[in-house]
Amino acid sequence: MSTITVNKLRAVQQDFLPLHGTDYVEFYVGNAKQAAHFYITAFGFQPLAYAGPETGMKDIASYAVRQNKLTFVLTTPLRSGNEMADHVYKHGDGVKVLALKVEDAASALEETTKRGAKQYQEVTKLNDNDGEVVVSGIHTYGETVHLFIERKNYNGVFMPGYRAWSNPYFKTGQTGLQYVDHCVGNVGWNQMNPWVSFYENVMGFRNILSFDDNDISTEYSALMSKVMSNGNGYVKFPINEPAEGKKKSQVEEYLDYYAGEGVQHVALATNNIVETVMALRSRGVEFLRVPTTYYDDLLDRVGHIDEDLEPLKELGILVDRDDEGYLLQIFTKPVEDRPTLFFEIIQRKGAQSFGKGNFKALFEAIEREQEARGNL
Ligand code: TYF
Ligand code: FE
Repeated sequence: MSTITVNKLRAVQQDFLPLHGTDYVEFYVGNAKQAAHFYITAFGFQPLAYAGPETGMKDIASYAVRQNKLTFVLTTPLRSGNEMADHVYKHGDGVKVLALKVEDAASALEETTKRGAKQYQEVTKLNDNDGEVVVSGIHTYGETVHLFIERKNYNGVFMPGYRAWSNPYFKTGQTGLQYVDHCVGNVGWNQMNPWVSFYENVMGFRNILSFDDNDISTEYSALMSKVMSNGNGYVKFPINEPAEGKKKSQVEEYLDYYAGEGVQHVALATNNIVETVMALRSRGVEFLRVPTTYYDDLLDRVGHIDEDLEPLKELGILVDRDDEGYLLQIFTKPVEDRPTLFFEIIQRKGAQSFGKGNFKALFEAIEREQEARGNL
């Protein structure tokens, strides 16, 4: 059968796991009160909801913060000797849950588990005076999980079990962050293809892009990456694995310090990257920098762009072009003491790719940080 026919067949097949995007990203952290404060002060999120002993959740404290379509949840265990405490002890602060919006949480669990997913949470109906949210969940790489979130007519601020939370004496402006563009997983040696198959077979995703170590080996740090996308493109999960290079791969450094596979970066979309990065920088967010020589031949490489070059250069924003348009992107330093999770800020102007033209300069900047940590 020709490829065209196969693609046509795929197009008419119905999506067994329709996703409406990312519902929230939940981090397990050592101190949720302070972590929430960081995302509010540094990243411009607004306080949204709180759950804890006062709301009937005896063992945790959990803060939801929101900015436009982005919801982050910072959760900490109140006692030792449980799964959440062990998670924080082992991994440090990191992403536990990539929660996905579904129409039917029961069907999402059934369709994925019958294709081989390991159940994390049975179908659970959460109720309060504001309505009902149905949740189910499966395991993915490392100790990371996907929750399927079905919001029927829920009118509460976040989820049953949470109550509205804000601080009338402390207000910070937003920074223009809009939604989750993609979430990248770092997996172990030779584990990329098995996880690609997982997203294909279990979740019905497609591999839309691949980078091998020729694309992205700099002098030292090497990795391979495949980008997985759900049918409507709202959910994109690149998967990285380390590759053999001259010295230690950045993915290997992550695996060492995270003590296993996990989320490497979450890319946050903005409609105005210059304003967003200026705001983030002035609030204390630290970004990786490429040498200013990067900008010498930038326009030769990417052609005309609508932006002034000077602010991009001053802020260290990277540009790349594909056949659909261009994109602007920049990467924070890790947001914990361990060299694990970081964020990408991305503005797409047509381009649906991931910045392959920037990999060399970016990975050399990452290597300089690795070197300074003694991990290259
Ligand atoms: O998500 C991506 O594929 C790009 C490129 O350590 C990238 O953001 C890949 C690996 C990495 C940093 C950026
Ligand atoms: Fe990315």
